[in-house]
Amino acid sequence: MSDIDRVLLVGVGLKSERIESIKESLAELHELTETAGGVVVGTLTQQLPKWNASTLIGKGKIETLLELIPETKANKVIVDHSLSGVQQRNLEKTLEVPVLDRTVLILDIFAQRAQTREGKLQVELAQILDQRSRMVGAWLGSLSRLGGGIGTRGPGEKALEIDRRTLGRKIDSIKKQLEAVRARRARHRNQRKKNQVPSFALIGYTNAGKSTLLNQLTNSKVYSENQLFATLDPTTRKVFLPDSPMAVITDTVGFIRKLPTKLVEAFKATLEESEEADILMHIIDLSSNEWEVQAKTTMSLIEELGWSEKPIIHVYNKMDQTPAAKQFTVEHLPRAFVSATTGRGIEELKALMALEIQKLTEEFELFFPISEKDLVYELDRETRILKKEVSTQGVVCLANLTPQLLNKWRSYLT
Ligand SMILES: Nc1nc2c(ncn2[C@@H]2O[C@H](COP(=O)(O)OP(=O)(O)OP(=O)(O)O)[C@@H](O)[C@H]2O)c(=O)[nH]1
Ligand SMILES: [Mg+2]
Repeated sequence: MSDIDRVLLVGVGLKSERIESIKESLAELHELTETAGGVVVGTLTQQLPKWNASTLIGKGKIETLLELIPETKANKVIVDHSLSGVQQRNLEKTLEVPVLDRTVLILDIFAQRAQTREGKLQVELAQILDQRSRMVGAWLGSLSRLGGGIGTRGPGEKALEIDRRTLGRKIDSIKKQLEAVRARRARHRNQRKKNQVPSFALIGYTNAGKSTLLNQLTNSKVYSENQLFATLDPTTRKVFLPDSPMAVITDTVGFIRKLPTKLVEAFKATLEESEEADILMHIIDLSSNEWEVQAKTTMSLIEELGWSEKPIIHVYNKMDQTPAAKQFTVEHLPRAFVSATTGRGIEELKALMALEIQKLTEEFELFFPISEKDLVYELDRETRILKKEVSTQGVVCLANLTPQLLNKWRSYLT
């Protein structure tokens, strides 16, 4: 425990990439390292014509690292890219300190954050899948798993020491346990569906303000903090919108650039909550210099996850810290400009959310004979009644119906 991670960071990219984007990603790696409890004692960057198959980075940089390690008393190196098993082994052999990659670092943070049993299982699965992909033959002697600190934490710490076949069994067992969790969640969602509750999912880059917005919209107090990946497990809360039926909104884990898809896969149970949502809310921290890259990262993950068909509201957040002129640089529609901390723009956002719910619905005319006129109250609770005409025969209503509601009230359609 007394071991402090003294970390050297290596930013890498290809010549074809913008140097700024390599530096921005490195700055994020710096933040991630500190989030994981490490101290950054030095950074270097390299742009390569192509990746070096055996060490990822070039010979010259390895020599620089060999000098820097004793000079800075570094005891860990973290590379801002994914490393193959061979690359990791070769680097560790030469540098004689554990060498980690971005994925291991992110998973280490997840491991520290996971609260629920489901969260822990998902992290363990992701760590094992990542570990297995890096196994080189029978080589299991990675320095990264010896000692302590970053890269060694996690619910399945010990599982990482065992062999491939045992890992296979372990993976199956975790998947089975996660299946059970998913089945339970699915039952909850079906209940909500049966009750025709429209649902929103907050998605976006880590630290964009998703949890703060959830709190603002629903008067809740879920954990929000100025740190990467403050949220890991999903939370669902009720939200009341103007002239709308009650809706629910789910907050979940944030996205980050260079997140391997197979890790996204491990968080399936978590992401399913968002997958089932009727409407996505994409939260963007417009005060960040990085907002465009961050928004793009989220949009491409939305595509990768196959959610592009869903309606999306783009919520530009942290307007209290953003020059107003920046509003004119954004493209996506529909959109809202808000401050989740001050509450600015929240009423407009709620109106927009209500509008999106309306769009899910269509207008229909229904007739309730006088003997069944009390059903109008039931309908009124479930949706917006646009017009109501009472006669001696009964009540004619014009109402917005979702496909599910349409099914329920079909026999009263005129
Ligand atoms: N100034 C300002 N800060 C905000 C605003 N919204 C959120 N923040 C701050 O941004 C930080 C991150 O907020 P969170 O709500 O935890 O962000 P998140 O998107 O849930 O982040 P993760 O769960 O880590 O992915 C916190 O320090 C918030 O107080 C805002 O509108 N203005
Ligand atoms: Mg959060």
